[in-house]
Amino acid sequence: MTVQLWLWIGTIGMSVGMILLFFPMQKNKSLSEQGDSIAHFLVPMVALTLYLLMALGHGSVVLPSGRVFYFARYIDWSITTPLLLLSLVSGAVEGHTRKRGALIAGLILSDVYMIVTGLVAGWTDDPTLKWWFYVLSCLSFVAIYALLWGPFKELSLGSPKGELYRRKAAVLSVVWFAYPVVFLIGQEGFRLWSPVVDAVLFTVLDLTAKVAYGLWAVSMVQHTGKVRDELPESGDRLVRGH
Ligand code: RET
Repeated sequence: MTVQLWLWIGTIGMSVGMILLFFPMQKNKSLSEQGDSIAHFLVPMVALTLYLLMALGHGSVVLPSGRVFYFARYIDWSITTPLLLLSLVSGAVEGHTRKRGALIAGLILSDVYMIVTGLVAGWTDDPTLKWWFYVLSCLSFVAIYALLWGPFKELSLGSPKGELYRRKAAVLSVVWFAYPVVFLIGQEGFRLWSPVVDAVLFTVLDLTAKVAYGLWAVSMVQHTGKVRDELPESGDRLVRGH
């Protein structure tokens, strides 16, 4: 097994995911549900592009220590994690309050900060720089959890799709937690396992966080959408059909 094989597995997995997530976009549903399924389609599309780049031998650098660092992963994450967070909070927490806008801005900024500081920590072999930036990245990760389980959860309590938000947030919180752990133990951190193990774990994690999560989230949204549309007093506007 080689790193490159796993990069190809990632490329193929994301392509299959993209095809599977194409169909939910076609279904007849409300504006917010359409936005949600478009976001879940774009996530594997972006990832497929960067996996292909890495599989073809680009998107990485060989550091002076001889370690190969795949910066393309961070380009992928800097686009896909904001999309996943946006679909989580905007799909499930309704209403356009000013407070909600400020919270979304804070969430996305924390996320971008987490990925950028993580990129610096991963790129360097200087332990001082690495661990300071790792800690900064983890702090913003904590801020993301605090926002999701604090103010956003509170907003979700008054929303008809609140239960959906809390389920999606719970699954996302568990899956995302594995990323800093793999970083810590693998090549970017203590190097306790080989580059191939890193490639396997990141590929499996990416396929879980993007494709499996996406398919599950879209099917849940459709299910709750159906239940809501069957209710006589549905306040949701339909894009097509009505
Ligand atoms: C890094 C390293 C430094 C510490 C932390 C990290 C967190 C990364 C996360 C990535 C999530 C990626 C996903 C991609 C799928 O689309 C940057 C590894 C906290 C949470 C979900």
